[in-house]
Amino acid sequence: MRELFELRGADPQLLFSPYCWRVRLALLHKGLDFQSRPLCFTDKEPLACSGQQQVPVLRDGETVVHDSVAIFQYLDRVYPERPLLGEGVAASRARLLERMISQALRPPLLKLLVTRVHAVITPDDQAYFRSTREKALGSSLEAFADPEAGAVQLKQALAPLDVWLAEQPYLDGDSAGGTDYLVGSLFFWAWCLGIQPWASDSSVGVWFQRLLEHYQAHCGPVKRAALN
Ligand SMILES: N[C@@H](CCC(=O)N[C@@H](CS)C(=O)NCC(=O)O)C(=O)O
Repeated sequence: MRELFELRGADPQLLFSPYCWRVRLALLHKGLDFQSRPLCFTDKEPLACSGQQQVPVLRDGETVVHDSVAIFQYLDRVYPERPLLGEGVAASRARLLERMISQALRPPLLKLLVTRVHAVITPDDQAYFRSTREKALGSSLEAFADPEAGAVQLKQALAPLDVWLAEQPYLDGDSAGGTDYLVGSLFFWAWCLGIQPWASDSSVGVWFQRLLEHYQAHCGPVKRAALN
């Protein structure tokens, strides 16, 4: 039995965590079935088997793996068909990419999304999210949120991807691979929280639509938050 512990909103079908989206997309890429175990931020008990407190966690038979990039590496090792990252220096490249995503794409998206995350989670999770994130951000969620600045910064951050995707359909070439999922997961984050802060007709917009349609063709409609 294969289980994916992932983050949910107050609506158990609203799955918005970018790191969990990576693993959903990776499992689909490998053609591997799984049982979803959607958890609230404050449901920590089921994660004890992983020895830490964050999702995604993949339990594959007796093996438990946490951290999206580590899960990609695990999947490539155990299910080598259709590699996500490949071999050799691929894992360290993925870590570098993850650093760049964390510094270039995540901050503007967080400015756009932080109050949306707060709006879609349970009351207990809201209290937890507010206290942990306000401590980490050094300000209130409301003071940190800045959709206008986030949209401008995101546009700048997406410019190199837009150029790259004008040349080829996927970040990894002619078909989608690990890079597409590592980056595309952040687009799913925004999408599920009800916004699309990129132009539909940009190369990036067309690429995301391709990833979304591929996912939906196999797994059904992606639940989106109904927020203004
Ligand atoms: N480096 C981790 C990051 C995972 C992560 O930050 N997960 C968040 C949800 S998006 C989490 O579980 N947070 C739990 C908490 O804040 O208590 C990965 O790539 O999987």
